[in-house]
Amino acid sequence: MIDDMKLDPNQAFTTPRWYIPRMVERHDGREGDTLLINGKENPLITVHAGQMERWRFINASSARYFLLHLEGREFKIIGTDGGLLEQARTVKEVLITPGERMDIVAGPFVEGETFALESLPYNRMTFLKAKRQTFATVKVSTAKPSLAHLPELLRKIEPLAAPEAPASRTIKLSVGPSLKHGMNFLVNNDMHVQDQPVQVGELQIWEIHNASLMDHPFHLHGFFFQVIDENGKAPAYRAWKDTVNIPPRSRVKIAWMPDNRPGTWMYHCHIIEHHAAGMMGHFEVVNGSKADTHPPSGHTHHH
Ligand SMILES: [Cu+2]
Repeated sequence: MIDDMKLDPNQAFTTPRWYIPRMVERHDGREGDTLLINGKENPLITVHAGQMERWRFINASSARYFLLHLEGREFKIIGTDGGLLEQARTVKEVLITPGERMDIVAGPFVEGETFALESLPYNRMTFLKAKRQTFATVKVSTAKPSLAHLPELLRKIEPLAAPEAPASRTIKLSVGPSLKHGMNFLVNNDMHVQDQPVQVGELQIWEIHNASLMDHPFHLHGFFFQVIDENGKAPAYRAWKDTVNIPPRSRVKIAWMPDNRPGTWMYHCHIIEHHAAGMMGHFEVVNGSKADTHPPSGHTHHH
């Protein structure tokens, strides 16, 4: 679990007192210098050589974009917020934004090596620029035979909609002026909006447009979606997600199916300060006469 804390010299939580630093924190989101993995600063993680390990990452920080890097070693992405991908993807880095979860297969590593579990700088257009930072140190001890087996096909994900499916709803994320705070964070030009209801069993195609000059991790609370289009292109692979990063000036189309859990739900930017500053929407899931549908199987959930 990735997190950070902003502490004063007495190790107490602190928030900025003056207007400009407060405005910077409202804009960038809170990022502290105390970096944590499972509540510990730079823990030593010992693994056996010769083994594959499954590591699940949860970015629980307010605003920190975590660009996972194992000092250049390859690893495989096998799952996202909503469970397994169809196939493992070999990479050397992967972005995990606030609210996102990522399952990877790490290793096998070589006996005796030590490396940093680190975050590379990712420019999300903040005032304060990201740095390359170490979160943990991984030490590889004696070899053990691997017990893990990684199948070619992890599971099948049926597409919910074609990339060209017309949007049933448009959501615009933007930033507007505020006399008191310098800026507000907006959905469809308003703060904390009440959006239109959705019907149980009725396919939703939402187009989310980031009209601001910084990234926002868009989170749909309690339901999983598929990204079907990013700036006019189909994404590289299918996945069940509930949080997707939307870079400045870009458009993402998501498809999701409201299953039979009526009530008030919400979506929001998962940078908590943006959420608090207005970038969220409420909506009702209403149960009409339509047949019940079921959520994707094998998913994980946070909160
Ligand atoms: Cu945001």
